[in-house]
Amino acid sequence: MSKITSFCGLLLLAFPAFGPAQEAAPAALPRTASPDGAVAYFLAPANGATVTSPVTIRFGLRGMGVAPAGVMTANTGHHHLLIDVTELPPDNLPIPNDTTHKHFGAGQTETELALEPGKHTLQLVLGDAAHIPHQPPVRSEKITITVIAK
Ligand SMILES: [Cu+2]
Repeated sequence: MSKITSFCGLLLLAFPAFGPAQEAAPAALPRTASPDGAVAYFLAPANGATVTSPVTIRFGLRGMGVAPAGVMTANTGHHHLLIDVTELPPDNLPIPNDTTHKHFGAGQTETELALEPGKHTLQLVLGDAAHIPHQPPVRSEKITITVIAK
């Protein structure tokens, strides 16, 4: 058995671009295509803005439409807001659902976010019906805002 495994390992090393083997990997989930030029961006706040909490965050999307989670319509997705996330979640898995990765699965395009005073980063990632980033991923730039006490 170990001989077979190492033989397969050698094959993978010899042919790193061997498509079918990569597609068969257990972590691989179907990805939804995004159209050329699709962009997610922040309508508000502006990058570098100084704001008070709660912060009104408005999500922008160009070249695609917003649809609730579970809707399979082509060229649509729903927003995810990454708060103070230093490492992007994997593109081939559903986006985590926790206090720093917020899902807007009802198709919302804005939110009120309570943030502690200080610097914070925000980034949008569009997810498909199953919360998986599109192929290629549709992400905003990561913006930094400063929250000050009222
Ligand atoms: Cu989601």
